[in-house]
Amino acid sequence: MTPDPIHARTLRAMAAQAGLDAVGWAPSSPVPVDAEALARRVRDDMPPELGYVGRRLADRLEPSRLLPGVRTIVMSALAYAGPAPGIETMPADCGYVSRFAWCRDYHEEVLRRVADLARGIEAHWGARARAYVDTGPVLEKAWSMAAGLGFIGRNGLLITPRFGSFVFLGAILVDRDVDEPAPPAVPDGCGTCTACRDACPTDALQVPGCVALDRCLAHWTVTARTSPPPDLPLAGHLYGCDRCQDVCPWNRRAPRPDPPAFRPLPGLHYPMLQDVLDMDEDAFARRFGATPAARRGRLAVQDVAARLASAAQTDARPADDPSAG
Ligand code: B12
Ligand code: SF4
Ligand code: SF4
Repeated sequence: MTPDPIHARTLRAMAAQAGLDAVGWAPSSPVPVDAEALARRVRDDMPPELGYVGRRLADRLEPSRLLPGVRTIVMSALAYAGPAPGIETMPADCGYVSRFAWCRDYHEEVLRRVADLARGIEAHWGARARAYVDTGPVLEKAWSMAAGLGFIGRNGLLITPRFGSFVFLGAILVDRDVDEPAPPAVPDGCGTCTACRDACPTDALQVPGCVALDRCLAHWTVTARTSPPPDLPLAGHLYGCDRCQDVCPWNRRAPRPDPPAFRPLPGLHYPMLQDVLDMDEDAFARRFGATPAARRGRLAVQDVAARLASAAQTDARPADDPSAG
């Protein structure tokens, strides 16, 4: 006997109940990426720190390796932006910690909601469901696009029509069909806009949708295990980068729901560089301990802070200062 399919209307209601802002789904096959292009990207463009993407490429391209019998990928989005300004109003003696990181580590909060929905699916339909929020080899952006949540913009991020790109994505693999086809695809919304490319401080967005990782500040300040190259402009970024999102018209006109869980923790919106440089382990743990920057560690954050402080001093020197070059 074929098991009952998931009822789309009930699924939407359950997602809202779990505190998720948008939900969609797609059949788990075919995988909505060009496998050869992805393999090339992973082989040629991924820095060693992101080698894990390539190591589990087969799992990314075949969700049944994660959940045997999988039929559907349910994708959800949770909007996280509030009204706090981005880097554009930051004083020169501070470093920018990006929106995803100035609060408690988002994985816990988002996974709690996505796992709630997964448990609901299991309980309601007797299905098997596995939840991921950046916690497994799932191509979250590509699946979100296939599930009708949004389009992938020139900045390489998933942009939802309602909340823009400041959304965290979560995936649930389920061994059931849904009784409605996948929601319609959202058409490309970039058109002739190039705002993100023009605003990127390091020219990392020359190829639409494909970030040059060897130039991206999010890589160099979040995942890299070595210091950023000396000739790469850090442009005030201490941890993460939101430039290509802050300038995006989809974000500029999106509502800012401002969930309390994602508001800046004390001292994390524009931290003073000297404060960061003066921190010992205890002080670092007090300020950054609950955030994703804790994984990076004090010395790596201070390494970037030192670069920023020295650039800020150079920039602050008057033009007629004989030591200015
Ligand atoms: C590794 C990783 C990074 C790496 C590399 C990013 C990358 N582009 O690969 C680094 C450290 C640089 C990074 C940075 C950031 N990340 Co990140 N990251 C991931 C992670 C773990 C894997 C991404 C991945 O699979 N890369 C593999 C490569 C091959 O993918 P790709 O080059 O993007 O190729 C894709 C495109 O080709 C796309 N694609 C498919 N079809 C089509 C069609 C069209 C038309 C186009 C244009 C593209 C396209 O699909 C491919 C595969 O996904 C995901 C979580 C996850 N499991 O998916 C989060 C994730 C992508 N990151 C996220 C975030 C929030 C960020 C930052 C904003 C954090 C910050 N503020 O600093 C920045 C954004 C930088 C940017 N402009 O992309 C969110 C993005 C949410 C969203 N709205 O899209 C995710 C989804 C985490 C989450 N669960 O919410 N990240
Ligand atoms: S995150 Fe920053 S450095 Fe990376 S592509 Fe976007 S604007 Fe450029
Ligand atoms: S800034 Fe413009 S080009 Fe870039 S992602 Fe947004 S709409 Fe697309």
